[in-house]
Amino acid sequence: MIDLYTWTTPNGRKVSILLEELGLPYTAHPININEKEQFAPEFLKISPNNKIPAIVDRDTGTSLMESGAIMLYLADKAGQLIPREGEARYRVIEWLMWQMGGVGPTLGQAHHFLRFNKGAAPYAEERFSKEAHRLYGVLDHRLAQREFVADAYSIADIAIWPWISRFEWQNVDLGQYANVERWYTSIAQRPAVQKGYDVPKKVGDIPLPRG
Ligand SMILES: N[C@@H](CCC(=O)N[C@@H](CS)C(=O)NCC(=O)O)C(=O)O
Repeated sequence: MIDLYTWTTPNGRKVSILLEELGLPYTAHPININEKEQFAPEFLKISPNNKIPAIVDRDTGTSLMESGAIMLYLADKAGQLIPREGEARYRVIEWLMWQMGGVGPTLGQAHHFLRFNKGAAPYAEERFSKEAHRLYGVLDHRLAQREFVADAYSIADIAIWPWISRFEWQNVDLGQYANVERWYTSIAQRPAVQKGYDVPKKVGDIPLPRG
């Protein structure tokens, strides 16, 4: 049994979608980051960086913060959604790290400046919008010749997908990136993705591009 500490954000949904895909039993504990619950001393014991998501594996007593580390741990525990060894394993890790180091931080800043503080910092809006489009271009190119970012559907796709689900917040027209659009809409139809998207509570339907 896994305890998942989470909120309705891309980093939180990465882990709830993965848990649904793996079929691992879990209990979701909402940490309302708008109410500053991420700073509660009890939560800091398992998430010293005071951010969601975090997990505790009741089978082993292991606690983890950082969604990338959590995803590797859970996929290895279940023996699914990442190859055990060889180049194929590192290809998944490569694209997982691309999400962790590029997509997450950049699109997070795009949300901050373009959606929540529009007009406050035009230079930052331009910088993060440009970098967001560059990353969408990289993803589109990667998906031009393949169905998923690595060889098969993996934790790398699951890590990237919830960030793309906020394409409207980033002022991105998915129609500009046909391969991303195809990949995004097909993953959106997976039952585990639809279930994991609504954890710890439903706040709306999965955004879909206007066809
Ligand atoms: N690198 C971390 C980032 C986690 C993160 O930024 N979480 C956000 C929600 S998506 C959060 O908890 N924000 C609360 C805060 O910054 O106080 C991860 O991938 O787990």
